[in-house]
Amino acid sequence: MICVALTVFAYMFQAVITGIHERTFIAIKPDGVQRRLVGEIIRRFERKGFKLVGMKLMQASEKLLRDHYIELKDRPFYNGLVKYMSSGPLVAMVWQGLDVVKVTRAMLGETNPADSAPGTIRGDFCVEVGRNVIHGSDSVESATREISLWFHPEELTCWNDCADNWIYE
Ligand code: DAT
Ligand code: MG
Repeated sequence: MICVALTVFAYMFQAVITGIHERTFIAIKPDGVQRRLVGEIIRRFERKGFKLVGMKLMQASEKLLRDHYIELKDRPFYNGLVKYMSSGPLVAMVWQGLDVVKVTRAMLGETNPADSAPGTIRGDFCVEVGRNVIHGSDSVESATREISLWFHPEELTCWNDCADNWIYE
């Protein structure tokens, strides 16, 4: 119930929610889907203890991707990035948990796979910045913006996690 109320509140007021209800937007990019990395990537976040509250396989429009990456619109790679991201299906997800934005960013690795430590997703599964298999929100504020861009409130599911007491003290 509290989870539903928080979701509605966050949508209405673009409110930033932290603590164990913090949420982030993660997308397995078209190269991650083509290379059959979906299961492996979801497995990592599940095993960490985060909670999946939204997921869809979709081919994103160029318009959605231009909005999503609006901060990069003046960068030389912007058009190529939008083309690559719209070139095939991706898996859009919302994950929830304590410090989920910061921790999932660490699990992703650096933007450039060459700078990503082994053990991170980009460190383990890709080599070039323009094909770096996964997106993750970089702050709680951008997570709030990206979640409302990619998901309708009713596409996010609040569910009772029976493992909660074993993940949080
Ligand atoms: P991140 O995805 O780690 O948050 P970002 O927001 O700076 O990185 O950039 C978004 C995406 O744009 C990134 O995942 C891959 C692409 N990109 C970034 N820098 C690039 C570059 N120098 N050349 C090509 N693509 C780049
Ligand atoms: Mg970014």
